[in-house]
Amino acid sequence: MRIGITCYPTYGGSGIVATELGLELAHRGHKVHFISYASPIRLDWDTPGVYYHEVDVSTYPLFQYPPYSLALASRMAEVAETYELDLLHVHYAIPHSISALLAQQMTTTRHLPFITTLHGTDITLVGADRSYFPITKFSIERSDGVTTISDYMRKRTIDFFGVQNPIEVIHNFVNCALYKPDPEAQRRRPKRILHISNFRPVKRVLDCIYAFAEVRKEVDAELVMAGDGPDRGPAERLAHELNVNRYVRFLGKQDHMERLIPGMYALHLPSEMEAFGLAALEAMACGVPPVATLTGGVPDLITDQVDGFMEPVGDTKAQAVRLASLLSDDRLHARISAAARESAERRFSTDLIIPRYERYYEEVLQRTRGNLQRSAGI
Ligand code: GMT
Repeated sequence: MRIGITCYPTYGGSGIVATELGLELAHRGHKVHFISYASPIRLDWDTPGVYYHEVDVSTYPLFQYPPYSLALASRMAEVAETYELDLLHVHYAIPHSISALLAQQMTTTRHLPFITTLHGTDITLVGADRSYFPITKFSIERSDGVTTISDYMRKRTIDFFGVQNPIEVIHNFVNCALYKPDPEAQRRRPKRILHISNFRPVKRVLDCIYAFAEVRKEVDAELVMAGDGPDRGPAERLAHELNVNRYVRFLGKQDHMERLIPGMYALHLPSEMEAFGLAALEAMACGVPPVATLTGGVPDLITDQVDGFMEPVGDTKAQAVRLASLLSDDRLHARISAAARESAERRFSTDLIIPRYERYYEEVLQRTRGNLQRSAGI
């Protein structure tokens, strides 16, 4: 199959899922064309069958806001015609889905179905904004196929937008051959707690610092903060105020999470909202138990007290208790760590999830071809 994939290429879960999906599809023999304004961060150029097409957004004195969505639509249509794409798969509804709809209309030589995958904040934050609500709803309704990453997201999208079209739940996935435990690295002392995010308010990164200050009262530990974003400065200041700054390391953006995560002892994900929690899944695959918040689609991933922990949003004391117990009780840690790895392999491995996308592509292609033939009276 020849597939065009569009995503946000910078740091963020949706771009990571889109990129790794494309790479996995290429490994399975598909031709995958990434179309975006920059090369997705995890894209591996050595993968045969992977191509990248940059969207050039020209500026013009009249354009106070250069129209990326239109430039993207033009590029999508051009790539679709040149490389005879079978479909477009866009990640994050706004604006990618609308650009795909335009590209579909511009493509006269072939029918070009497009699938939209809803990842989280495209629905919960952007889609909830008055300026974007109608166009987000429209983009979902006009997609030839819609997938999302958790049961919660499916329900929330249907309830909030009142859309009628079926939404397929295909969970986030992890390559368990790449993301795997490293018992040697995990023996490092003091034990380390990891947080990974883009440091936006929805991630509640300050809660990592509050909880860590509590943990330090019980156990010798370090906190590793990977990523960057608007709340990094406030988090650094809070670490100073709480007098734990000597034990907190801010790494900034990191490319190779599969190298970083296995040396950690626990993951802290205190988000306000999490459509699924890809960072927690990657940690689980490495045998690093997650302490997350009971929110959004996290219960699709974590079974509380079995392969991780979920505590209420904002309850940094309860989160700290879980983190401290993981760091101080070796038997508890070993049990949760093994169960986390087992869940990642059994429920969310690439071998399981990628074929679901392939089947879904086939289904959408067949359905849209059937619709076309029916409307042409064939
Ligand atoms: O908020 C982020 O971390 C980025 C965001 C995105 O859309 O790029 O991530 C979302 O997509 C991930 C991959 O599907 C999910 O695992 C995250 O839970 C989700 N983030 C939120 O819902 C806040």
